[in-house]
Amino acid sequence: MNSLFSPEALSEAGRGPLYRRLARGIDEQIAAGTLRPGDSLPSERDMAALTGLSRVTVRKAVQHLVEQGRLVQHRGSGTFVAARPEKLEQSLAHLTSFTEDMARRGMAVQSTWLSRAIHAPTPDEVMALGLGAADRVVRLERVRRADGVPLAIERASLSTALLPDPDIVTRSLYEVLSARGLRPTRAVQRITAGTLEGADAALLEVGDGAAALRIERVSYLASGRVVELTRSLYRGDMYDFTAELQIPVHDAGH
Ligand code: 16G
Repeated sequence: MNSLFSPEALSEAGRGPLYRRLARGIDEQIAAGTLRPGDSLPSERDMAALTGLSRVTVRKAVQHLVEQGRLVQHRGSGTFVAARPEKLEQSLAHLTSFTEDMARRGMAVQSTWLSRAIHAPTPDEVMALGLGAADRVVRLERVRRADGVPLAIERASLSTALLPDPDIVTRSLYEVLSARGLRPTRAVQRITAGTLEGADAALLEVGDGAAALRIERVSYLASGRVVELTRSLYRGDMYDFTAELQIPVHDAGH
């Protein structure tokens, strides 16, 4: 492991401030499996001696990786590679609700309401939900947890024509929609990479700059009418979206 902390390894770790290079070098070793969960790192003093960097720089690199959840520090016993959280796999082929997804895994769902109210729609909501100028939207904003771990922040918007009273949604939105005969049957989902900053990072209990998946779901009734526009931020370290791919039918016989 010592070669990882050599001055040569550091100069191979690219550009940028020295602490970032050291942090990147350590992170790459974790990703490559050279450093494994539970492995201990040399002391700050030893890392400084091995790399030729100051202890302040080493400390900054370690702190950065602790904030990113890559390393953990135990007072008195040192610095260790953090356990890799088990990612939750979610199929992209099925239109399911958060509550159903977690129930299928035997996990208990909790939601913390951030807000639940009626608003004048934004231009985005007007477009996505096909609203008129006088229409109103219900906005439901929640932190979604499974077994106590915060996984996502969800911000859903629905026309008041479909959901007149936001307060009837207490646990599952899809359960309420099903009961009203408005369960979506189709959805289009867009997933992009992002980071969590500030208040969003704090709500999901991760450090600033942690990886996130930004998901926008527009769901439709069988009639083609739009039901929801939901924008979510999922923790990148907890979610793994999978899609099954098949070759087009006309190619299958060849
Ligand atoms: C899922 C959906 C979200 C939907 C919610 C309803 C994604 C990315 N999003 O989280 O669009 O509003 O389920 O869940 O999958 P609920 O019925 O538990 O409230």
